[in-house]
Amino acid sequence: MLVINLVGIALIVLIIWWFWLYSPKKKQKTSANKSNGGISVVVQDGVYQPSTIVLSTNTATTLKFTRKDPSPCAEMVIFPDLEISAELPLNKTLEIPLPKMKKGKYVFHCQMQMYKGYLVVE
Ligand SMILES: [Cu+2]
Repeated sequence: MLVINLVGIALIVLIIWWFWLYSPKKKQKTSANKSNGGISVVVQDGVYQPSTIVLSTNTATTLKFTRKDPSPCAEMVIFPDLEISAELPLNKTLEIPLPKMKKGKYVFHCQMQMYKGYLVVE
């Protein structure tokens, strides 16, 4: 019985550790969310930076895409769930307004889905 209790305590400690370890990473992702003028996303070297954007439910926001990647693959950005698609001009910033969204995970990607990012609404 004592062994089982110890295992239980160890598990609880592990879970607490898990959350302590993971919260700083979550904050890093969220930090992009805090500027009032919208969220900047850079398209460069085959990725969206940041690739995961954490948003609050029922808050409309604006994404500011700056495409630094000359690859034609990076030209389009598509939000299939939101029925939004936009052509990104090279080395310019394009603002894409996002509607208020329900809780969930929304993918966005380039035309061929090689560049991929997520909006996490919570
Ligand atoms: Cu592509």
